[in-house]
Amino acid sequence: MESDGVPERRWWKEAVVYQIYPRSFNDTDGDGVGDIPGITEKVDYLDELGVDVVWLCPVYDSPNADNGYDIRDYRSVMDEFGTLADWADLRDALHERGIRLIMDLVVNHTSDEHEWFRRSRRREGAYEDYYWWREGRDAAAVDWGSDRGPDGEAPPNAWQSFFGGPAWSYDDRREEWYLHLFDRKQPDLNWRNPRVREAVFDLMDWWLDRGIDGFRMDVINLISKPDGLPNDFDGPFNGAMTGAANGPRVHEYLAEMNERVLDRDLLTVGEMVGSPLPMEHARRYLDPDEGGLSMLFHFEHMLLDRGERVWERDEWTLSELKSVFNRWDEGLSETGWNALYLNNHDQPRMVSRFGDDGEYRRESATLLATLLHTLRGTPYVYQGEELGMTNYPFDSMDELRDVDTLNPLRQAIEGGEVASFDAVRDGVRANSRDNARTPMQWSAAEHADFTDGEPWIGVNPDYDEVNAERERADDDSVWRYYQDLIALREGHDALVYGDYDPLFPDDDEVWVYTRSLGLGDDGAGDGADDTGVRLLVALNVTGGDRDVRLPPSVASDEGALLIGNYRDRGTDDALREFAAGELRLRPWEARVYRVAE
Ligand code: TEU
Repeated sequence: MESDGVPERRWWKEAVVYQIYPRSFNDTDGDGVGDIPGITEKVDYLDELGVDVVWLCPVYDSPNADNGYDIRDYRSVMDEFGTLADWADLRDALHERGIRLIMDLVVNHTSDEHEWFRRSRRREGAYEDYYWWREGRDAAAVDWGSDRGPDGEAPPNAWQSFFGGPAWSYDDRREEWYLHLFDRKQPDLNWRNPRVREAVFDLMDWWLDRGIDGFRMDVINLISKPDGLPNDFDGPFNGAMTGAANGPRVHEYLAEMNERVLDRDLLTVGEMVGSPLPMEHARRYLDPDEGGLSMLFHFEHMLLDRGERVWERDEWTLSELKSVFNRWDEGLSETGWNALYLNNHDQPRMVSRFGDDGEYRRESATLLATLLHTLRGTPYVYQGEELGMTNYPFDSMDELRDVDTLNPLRQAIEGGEVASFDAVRDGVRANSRDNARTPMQWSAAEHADFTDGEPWIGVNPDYDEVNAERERADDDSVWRYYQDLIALREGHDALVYGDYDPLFPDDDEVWVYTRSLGLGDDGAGDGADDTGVRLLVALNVTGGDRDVRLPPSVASDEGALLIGNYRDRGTDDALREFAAGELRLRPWEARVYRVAE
């Protein structure tokens, strides 16, 4: 504990991060694609919302096989998005308002149009070994195959790409196969090559020298592949995920990056795919003496309701969801820090997935927000979440844009596994990444005021009701609630640093917990500075009424209601119920009380 009673104070623990997917945020030149000047135009909007950091998804030069996650040149900006000078204007506009900027770092793979890959295909000196090149296998001798190479040749191993089909493609020029865990236009970099690592550290330095405040690191736990790329692994994609995740040298590479590049005061968040992510790996990624990242994104809660294929769904229960968060809170309580999210550019909209995007859209969106901003960790707000934006009612394949939906779907239809789009429509609607990528809804004007042109992907038809203009004009909106919640977290160390103690862990309807700071085990102030604070968070995660009987240690007749998402009631009832230890929660009601001071 440091002298002010707070353990290891850091700016990035106190921050709220706002994620921007530039393609879908705001278009200023009428080409139907969002751009960097469009973001700069909305910097005051972000400032008013109160966020502290912007995470900018890739804006680098890219042929857009995967919307910028396939980078052709790390040191320039995609034409559609603007110029490096536009980017510098955005950085300055954010910094002037005290908002930090972190950039997406995509270095597990590049585009196949990157100069490194072009040279590697030609076996040019230093670049020869920049990627995973291998000779094929005799198709007659193995039990996997591919139509992407010469007749009679099978890929080097049986791994499947996360975006469908084999994880290998054949290059006619080099006459070898290259590994791509994602699309065939996203060849994996060979991190065993020290030159590759140096090249990556150089480009990180290049951006840091331009004044950025950190990185979000794309699939960073995939960079070390197992020796010999064997078919030894179980799990989806014929073992590709298990084989490549948390590989043999990953901690060594990240320690090297930490020492070489990250020795400054940055926010770094690693995206760690695969499930489950073993806690001992997570701690090593975050340990200041190893990877030294600030925090990480795991996928455990994102996979609860997912089947293996993009259109397959599974049932989830609240107690399962709670147990994921409880386990991660505990697992990182000594070493590390949690990143809190329920949606991003790869996931469906959280209100549609975990809430109720019909009758209780406002209530459930604000309840989920309350959860994210009162758990221990750094909350991430994905663009449009603060408006309560919902999933898109996709009706045909023509409306989809995403490789991660289209590739596997087309292959399954061609292979006869799936009869037609209609046969899997509900699953695609529920799961597709495109749900997150429909344009930001600014107003009820045409195309939700995202563009004057034709948007690159359809605007959600609910934009006349769900939009920023309307939300900001309404005192009781999702947007206003986010504003209050962000301000509340800023004012309460206990919300950032307090211990998290769940009550009723097995209850499938309510999520109730306390956050305590500066209290001893006996619940009394620690005596050092008399700042003991306990907060109680009560969430009714159902569409019906629910009573909650609080344990006597928590109820208090000296409580205060810090925030709640049913404002019409006023605080009197809520305080009376709190004093009596019996909360009567309405559908999707969320309340945060202060218990002791
Ligand atoms: O995502 C990693 C990842 O596994 C996702 O591709 C996938 O979308 C998710 O499991 C749901 O299916 C990162 C990026 O966030 C994503 O946008 C990129 O497509 C991917 O890496 C490749 O760079």
